[in-house]
Amino acid sequence: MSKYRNAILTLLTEVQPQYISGQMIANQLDISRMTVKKVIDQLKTEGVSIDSVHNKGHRLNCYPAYWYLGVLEACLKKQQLVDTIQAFPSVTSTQDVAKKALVGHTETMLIVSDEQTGGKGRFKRPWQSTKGQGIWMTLVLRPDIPFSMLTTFNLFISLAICHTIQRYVKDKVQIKWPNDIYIGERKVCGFLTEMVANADSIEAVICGIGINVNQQEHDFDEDLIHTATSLRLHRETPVERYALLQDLVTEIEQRYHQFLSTPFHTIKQEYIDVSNIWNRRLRFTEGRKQFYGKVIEMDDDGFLHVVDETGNIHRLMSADIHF
Ligand code: BQX
Repeated sequence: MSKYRNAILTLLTEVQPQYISGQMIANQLDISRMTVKKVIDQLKTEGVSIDSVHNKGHRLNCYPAYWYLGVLEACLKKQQLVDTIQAFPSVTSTQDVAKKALVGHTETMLIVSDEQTGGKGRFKRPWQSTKGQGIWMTLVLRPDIPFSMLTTFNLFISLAICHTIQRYVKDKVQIKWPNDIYIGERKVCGFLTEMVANADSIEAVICGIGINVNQQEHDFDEDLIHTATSLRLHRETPVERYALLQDLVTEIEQRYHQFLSTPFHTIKQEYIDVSNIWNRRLRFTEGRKQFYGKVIEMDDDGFLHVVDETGNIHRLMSADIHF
């Protein structure tokens, strides 16, 4: 595999829908036209749609069906949220990859994979991550914040995810506090925030996001058919994953700056307005115990106040909620 693959893909992505000549690519990368041709032929055999026209050069016709680092780097050139990107065809979990990759480093990272074979949600629940049909990603950020701010980080990020998804569908997209995004009564996305910390500070925040993008009904496992949905199921056409990822990272970057500079209460009303937990009887599970309750309010720390059926008030930082 040529070490110029990524660089050539980046150039093709940057100039598309224009053509770039083999000579131009060769000059820019200080390599031979022969090398350029070899790499482009290899990419074509892999299924990347490149048009090569005599006297004109090469053109990326459309974004590839799978993640390519060179294309991602071109798409994410403008953002400053992450320093480095890693892309994989398949991993057990992008969270696991991130946790290994961050050790001994201080930069911020984005890890994406076309597939996860051991994707995990909260409480170690399996997260179905079919090949090429979703965004399965982890962000490694390095905020200088106290542990207590991790919960509100998650709330700021959820607004970014919710608004990004809403750009792609007409049906209302809502946050199910604290870790999921719904369209109607079905889960379209799950996200979770973990951390690596030493005695007195956070070394890294590890934010995993899974979005069901282009799945059709038959792509979901039996047990998810009635509870999961994808963007595709609420649209006429498939979603370009590269474009979605670019929008998402841009939106998260903005929210991240807002998170670092303003307290949660400034976005509280906005958060409340896009949440789907209001005015309904909810079932809460805490280990083996469970209770039914209604949400009365969300406080300025992002905690939920719930009144159960015996009139007891619970102040929750997180919860496992069933509709
Ligand atoms: C996944 C966090 C919850 C959900 C419901 C489903 C990794 C990163 C993260 C990238 C990301 C975080 C999820 C289980 C059933 C599905 C299974 C809809 C799917 N890497 N994890 N949120 N929420 N449990 N279910 N797969 N429902 N769509 N694809 O390993 O865990 O507690 O309600 S992905 S939850």
